[in-house]
Amino acid sequence: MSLRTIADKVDRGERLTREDGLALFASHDLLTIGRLADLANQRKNANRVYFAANQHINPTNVCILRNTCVFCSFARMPKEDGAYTRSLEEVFAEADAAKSNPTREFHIVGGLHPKLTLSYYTDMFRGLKARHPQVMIKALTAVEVAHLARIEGLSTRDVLLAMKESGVSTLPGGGAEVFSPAARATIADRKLSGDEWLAVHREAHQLGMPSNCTMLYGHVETMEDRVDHLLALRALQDETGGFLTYIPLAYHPDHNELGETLGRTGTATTGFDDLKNIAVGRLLLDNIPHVKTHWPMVTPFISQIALGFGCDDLEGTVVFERVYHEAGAPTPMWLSYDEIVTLIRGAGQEPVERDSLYRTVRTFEGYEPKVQARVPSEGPAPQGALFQIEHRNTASARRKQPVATAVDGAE
Ligand code: V47
Repeated sequence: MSLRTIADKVDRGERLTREDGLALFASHDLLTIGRLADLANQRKNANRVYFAANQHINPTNVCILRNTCVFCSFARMPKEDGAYTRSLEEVFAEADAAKSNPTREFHIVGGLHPKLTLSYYTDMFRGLKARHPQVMIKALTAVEVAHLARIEGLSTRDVLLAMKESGVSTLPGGGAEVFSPAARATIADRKLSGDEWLAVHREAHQLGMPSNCTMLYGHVETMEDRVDHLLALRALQDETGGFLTYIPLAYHPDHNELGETLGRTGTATTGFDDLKNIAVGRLLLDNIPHVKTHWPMVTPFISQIALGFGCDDLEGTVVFERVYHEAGAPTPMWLSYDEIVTLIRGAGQEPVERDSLYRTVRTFEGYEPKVQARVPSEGPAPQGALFQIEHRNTASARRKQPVATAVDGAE
């Protein structure tokens, strides 16, 4: 099928089919695909590019799926070297970086810990809300929600309700991987199935908790798997309207069993595929308002280009990135607020700081960023940066955790 037929449909605002999705993934005409996705995005978001001043928090890396989710470099068995579980006081101390920064969102995900109960998380959410009332909480993947339901003997709906009551506004999109049963059996056997992942998000949407959705690409999935995954997300969105943003996640092959088995260590996805996944996601997911680029995975360079390929949302300041750096991502741990503004402006777009629900927090007319964008490599924090980070979590010392200190010395 030629892209001409698809281009005509996009011009008319017509929904694309499975065959169209397969033709887009099969095509090497990246510029045409990008132009079409840019058109689709412009219609929804004009020149606005959103970002959240966010902080990722990973309370534990202990995960009972450690040996079966073979793509993951973050998880550890409880007694394994590098395993950690934070006390609530430690989580609160880490979150206190938000006292001296413009943080508006905590993004909280971890592993499936065999012993941490629902109350550990609900106490954490309440404690964070009490300490940082201006910060919204996006927490726990559908996989973590289902795990908590299982160990507590509750329904997933009850767990979601408890999360909502203790201060969680939205759910992150992790754990979706790729829904194809065959690919899932290879990379994440024993994880929640695709249908179960969708069911938890359906319940969250019904309870008034919007969520994000993701797809992990660049491992063993076929092009059919990618398209079917996107169509499953689109079908749920038709039903509930609860997805806020779609985030394609680029598989990183270092320090995990899958990367070794595939002989892929040191070779992450290509920039070509990264941009194509953004653009095809924008084109197929005609009912999801936003598409986000996750710069820790694909580099700030590719993320900036993605803003012309159908993407209107840039991952935020992050502060501590662990999941991808454990898997060999060579990107920085964090970007400062001003670096993000500079990246977006550099792509000719209009930065908009948002909250977790995509409500505008701030626009930037006449704003002068204090730091220039820097190259995406680890190194000392640039002068004027919002955080000083000790980059201990490098590939050479990857089992250690990073330590960040707010500039004013807050603990
Ligand atoms: O589900 C794990 C992925 C996800 C690897 O909702 C890996 O705003 C690449 O979902 N290589 C968790 N990816 C992170 C996630 C996310 C990220 C940013 C924003 C949002 C959001 C959600 O990370 C996992 C898995 O798909 N992942 N290991 C790896 N080696």
